[in-house]
Amino acid sequence: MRKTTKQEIVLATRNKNKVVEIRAMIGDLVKIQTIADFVKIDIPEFGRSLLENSFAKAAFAFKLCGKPTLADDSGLFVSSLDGEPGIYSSRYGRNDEERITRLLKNMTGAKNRKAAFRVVFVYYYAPGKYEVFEGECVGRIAGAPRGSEGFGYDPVFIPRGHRTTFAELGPATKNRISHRSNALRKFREYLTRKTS
Ligand code: ITT
Repeated sequence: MRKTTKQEIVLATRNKNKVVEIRAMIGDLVKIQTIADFVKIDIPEFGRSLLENSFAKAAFAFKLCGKPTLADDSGLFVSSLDGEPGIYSSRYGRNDEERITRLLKNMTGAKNRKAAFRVVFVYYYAPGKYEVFEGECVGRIAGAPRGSEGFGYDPVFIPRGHRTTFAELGPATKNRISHRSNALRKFREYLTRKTS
């Protein structure tokens, strides 16, 4: 029987929680390294969209490592805040607690609690060659943080069809329905097609 070697990819993220989720979703398909295995720097984000930021991270990492890279730029888009914090989700405060506190404060009295997590992955696999995979998870913002699993805004995000937050639901459920899993399902299909 022919033994196929796994495709190697470098994740262009410094967020360890994203790495854990991505590994759980595609670790069986690809051999994963992270940018932290190569350099100890933060990749700057100056773009005006998730796609611009994700592309910049993936292209930067490709130049640095010379291997196929996968970048994730994600954010929480809240309807009553005109899409804030959106692409600025990571810069909304100095840490997760500050970001959540600011979000809930800005939503004080808001009846419309609708929100969506969005992610854009860029897979940069050769000079000038890349593919884009997008994912979304719609839901609403809780009145107060609940739960201890996950990361980021998980304690205040209740996905549609549930009554509890991502942080209460835990990784098995989150990884089945999240924005990241929706996008990576498309990435799996693409890679499987490409290598078959
Ligand atoms: P990298 O740029 O190094 O990938 P980052 O944490 O800065 O890491 P982003 O720029 O994509 O990532 O910012 C995403 C923000 O949205 C950040 O504050 C995350 O905590 C939050 N976020 C993204 N996905 C999330 C998820 O699945 N659950 C909760 N919060 C999430």
